[in-house]
Amino acid sequence: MRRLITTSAILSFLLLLVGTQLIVDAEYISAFRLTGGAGKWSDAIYDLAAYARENRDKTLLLMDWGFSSQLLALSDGRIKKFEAFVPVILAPEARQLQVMYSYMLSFNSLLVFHSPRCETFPVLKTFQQALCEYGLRARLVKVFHERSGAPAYVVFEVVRPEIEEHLGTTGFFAAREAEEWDEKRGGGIEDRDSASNHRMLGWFWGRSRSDLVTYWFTLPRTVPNIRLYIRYANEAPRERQLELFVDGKSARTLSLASTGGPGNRPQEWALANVELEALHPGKHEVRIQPAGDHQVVFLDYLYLADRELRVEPSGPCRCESAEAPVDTLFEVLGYQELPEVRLIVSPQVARAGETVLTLRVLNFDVPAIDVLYSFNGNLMPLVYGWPLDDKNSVRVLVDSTTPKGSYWYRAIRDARDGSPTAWIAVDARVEVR
Ligand SMILES: [Ca+2]
Repeated sequence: MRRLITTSAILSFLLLLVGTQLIVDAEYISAFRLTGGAGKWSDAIYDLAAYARENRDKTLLLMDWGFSSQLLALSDGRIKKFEAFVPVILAPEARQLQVMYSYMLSFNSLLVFHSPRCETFPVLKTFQQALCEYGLRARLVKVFHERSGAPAYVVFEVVRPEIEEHLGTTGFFAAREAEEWDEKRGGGIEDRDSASNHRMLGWFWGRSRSDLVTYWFTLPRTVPNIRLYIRYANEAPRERQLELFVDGKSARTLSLASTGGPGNRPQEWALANVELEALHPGKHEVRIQPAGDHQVVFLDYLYLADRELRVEPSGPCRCESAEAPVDTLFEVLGYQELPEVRLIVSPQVARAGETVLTLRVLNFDVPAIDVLYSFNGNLMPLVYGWPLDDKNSVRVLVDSTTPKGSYWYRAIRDARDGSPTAWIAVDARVEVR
């Protein structure tokens, strides 16, 4: 009897728990229906999934937690994706930039971030620092918004200047990560900080003559004078021999000299290259096999190019040219042209420590504005929520600590509207002396 009571008590408790959860879920779902969700959980994920399905040739490097399984479910598991933020955040702080850099070098990849306010494991700043440290540029490919207009996901592509330049002069270039093979026998994937995409084909690949790995390349046109490049590491003191087959025909034997290490450091890698016969438009198979037993090597990536083209990690450059702040990128996606909306600044020349500036907004009746401005030609962090008085004005003290130079107010928006498309172009300048 006692047992029965206990059992029914537990059952009631469980029912209560489940019931409460159902009510909470129903509330969530109803909120989701009305607003499409916000922050980490919004219906922007559907647009991102559709985009991923349209770009199946790319690997999505996911730079935050919380959208991998939804993407998988919404794409029937047919997209290529990898939660790249995990190795970044698990790396010791001193190595995080290098790990991020390895993903920035990934071929055929797009980096997908949460917008800053949705980040669970913030790595956007690391990305921005790595761009600066390694002198690379990121191209903003796409932003996905919540229904409110606030950005939810943003997709970047990292620009490799040497490849851009090659393609810009009608050159041919097609690359594959060695660890993203079409067919493989022997070995496996290993992580490496100094490998592109943070990974490589390793685990004793090449130990047996029966090992092989194949990659398909698609050529849009006939490419004469084509060369195949392979980035590899060979820790043995002697050279290793690999056989190369193109479309099933033996093309060359590759002799890979020792690199003095297994690719733990950038200097333990080398770029081998061989000339191939002209290739015609269409799909071509490149197959690599060890020329005999005991030819262990590590393969990072390979590419075809029609002229001499060295594509290698450049390492840190500590250049001065920093990227535009990523935060601003997220929140400014173009300006509306509304000529009647104006921002008037007076006086136009201010003296540090002496002047009170008046910024007056015309034909834009809002309680507060966000302001986008540049200082000496550089875009500055956004100013949020400048309250306007009954004359639609805001007064700003130019004190002695105000940096001297040219201030250019370029856009304003209603501070209540966080949308990245709500900016209105204005043109007001002031010189602080
Ligand atoms: Ca690789």
